[in-house]
Formats: sequence, C-alpha cells, structure tokens
Amino acid sequence: ISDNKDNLTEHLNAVIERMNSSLTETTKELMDFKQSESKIHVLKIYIFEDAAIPRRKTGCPEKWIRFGSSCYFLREEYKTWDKARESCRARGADLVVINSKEENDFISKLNKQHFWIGLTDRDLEGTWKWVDGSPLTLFWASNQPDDHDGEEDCAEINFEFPGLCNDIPCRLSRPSICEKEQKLCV
Ligand SMILES: [Ca+2]
Ligand SMILES: [Ca+2]
Ligand SMILES: [Ca+2]
Repeated sequence: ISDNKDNLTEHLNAVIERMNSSLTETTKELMDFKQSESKIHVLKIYIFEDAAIPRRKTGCPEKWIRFGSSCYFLREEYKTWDKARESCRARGADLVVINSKEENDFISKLNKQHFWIGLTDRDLEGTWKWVDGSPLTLFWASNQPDDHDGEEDCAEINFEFPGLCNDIPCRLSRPSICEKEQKLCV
C-alpha cells in the first residue's frame, strides 16, 4: 500500500506539474493574444481614419494642370478660335477664362506662344465678353484691342509680352488653353 501511495503521489505531482506548465503556457498565449488584439485595434484606427483623410489628388484628368480650383490643358494644334473652342468643349471644358492676375500669370507661363483665350467681341463690336460671362479682367497689350481692319473679334494671350492680350481675326490659327473646374472627390 505504501508503495502504491508513493507511486500515486508521484503521479499526481507529475500531473500537477504538467498542468502548471500548461497553465503558464496558456497564460502566455492569452497575453500574446491580447497584445495582437490591441495591435489589430491600432491597425483598425489607422485604416479607417486614414481612409477618412481626403486623398491629395489634383482633381484634374491626366495631362491637365491644376491651378487654384481649375484644370488647364494646352492644345498645341493650331486651330481657328471656333475650332479651338469646339475641341475644349468636347473635353468638358471651354477656352480659358482669366479671372485674376494670378491666373493670368499662371497661364501665360505655360507656354511662350500666342494662345487663344475665351474672349470675344463678336456679339457687339468693342464689347468684350468671356465665354462664360465672367466679369472682365483684362490685360491688353498697349494700343490693343484695335480691331485692326475691322475684323479682329477674338483674343489671344502672350502678345508682345507674356500675359498681354491682343485682338486678332477669329479665323487665324493659334494653339489654345482649355480650362475646366477641378472635381474634388470626398
Ligand atoms: Ca479661370
Ligand atoms: Ca472687334
Ligand atoms: Ca489687335
């Protein structure tokens, strides 16, 4: 009986020890789990809050350049004022409308050439109008507009000096600058 008791005690001790070590292991696993749980929590915050930050996209189509809240596209092909306007409109834009000195400085630096802008006095000679009806902000070159030979009803920019405008016949061919509002995705 005594032997049996010793054996039993030994066996029991071994079982207790195994249980203890298993408990230690389980505790460790639990701690690991809690740690990764908090990691996941941090990750969740990162993902969701980050997704809430608006992406710094320009809001302009590829190859268009953003300035202020507009997108600009340089059309290098030489076209009449009407054809140039048509091709801007086909892209959901229109010929550029200059609303400020800053915008004038910006577009005049896009290229040194003479470009069509969205300005005409076709409807009423001498009454210049932007294609979108914006209030007039004009930067005429000296002695312009002169309606030379009585047939200059469309405006180009970068005449004589960058940013200065001149009236010329609408049927002449010039590159052009299209402008459209940038689209902000929130
Ligand atoms: Ca504008
Ligand atoms: Ca005119
Ligand atoms: Ca002129």
